[in-house]
Amino acid sequence: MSTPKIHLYALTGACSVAPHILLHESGLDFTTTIYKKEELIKNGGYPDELKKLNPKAKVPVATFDNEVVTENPAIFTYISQLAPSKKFFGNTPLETVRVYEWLNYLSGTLHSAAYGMFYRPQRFVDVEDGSLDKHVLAKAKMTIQDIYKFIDQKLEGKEWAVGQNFTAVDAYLYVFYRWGAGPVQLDMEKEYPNYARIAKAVEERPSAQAVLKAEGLN
Ligand SMILES: N[C@@H](CCC(=O)N[C@@H](CS)C(=O)NCC(=O)O)C(=O)O
Repeated sequence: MSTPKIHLYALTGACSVAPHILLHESGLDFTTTIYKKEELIKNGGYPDELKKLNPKAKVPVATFDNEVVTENPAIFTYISQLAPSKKFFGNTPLETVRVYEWLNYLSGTLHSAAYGMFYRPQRFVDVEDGSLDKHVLAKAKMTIQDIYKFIDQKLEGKEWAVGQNFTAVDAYLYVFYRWGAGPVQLDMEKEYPNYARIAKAVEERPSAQAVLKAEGLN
């Protein structure tokens, strides 16, 4: 497979941190457009450039030559296929299954459902009411904590989430670890030590350090 020209559209500190890390890990050439949260707030959302590429108006978006790919698990899959020696989807068929099992859970349950409630209560209740969104936020925080507890138990005794090596799952887990420690204000290290160990191991990698620097997060 010849290597396409790759461009990643990301938002500082958002879930796009994960494909950004994978691209650095892959050794592939790529360029980025990194939006800043303050710009988005000021401009009322993503610029037309992004919305034209992704009518869902979300990042990450990755272009591979003329192909526009959205949704983290799909972008991870393409990056992995372009850098097969990196084994971002595991070393065996069963490890690949485990990677997809994790990615579905993190994308569908943790990100969309729990963080959807936390960041976007208006998707669930009429926030203009002024009282309902507080309940949604409280429930979101409890749900996030339940999920983190489950994740922490699954990571007990493990160096990486799947198999013996770094995979796309670890990069994705790192995103939600940062959100737990940041916006949700949880004591991640104390409450979720297994999760903390893996997040730290990801953060120490040159790929994550490069992303933190590029996104102005360090
Ligand atoms: N299911 C999508 C979710 C993408 C997503 O929610 N991206 C967030 C940033 S973490 C976003 O751009 N949100 C903008 C908004 O909700 O207005 C994926 O996994 O790629």
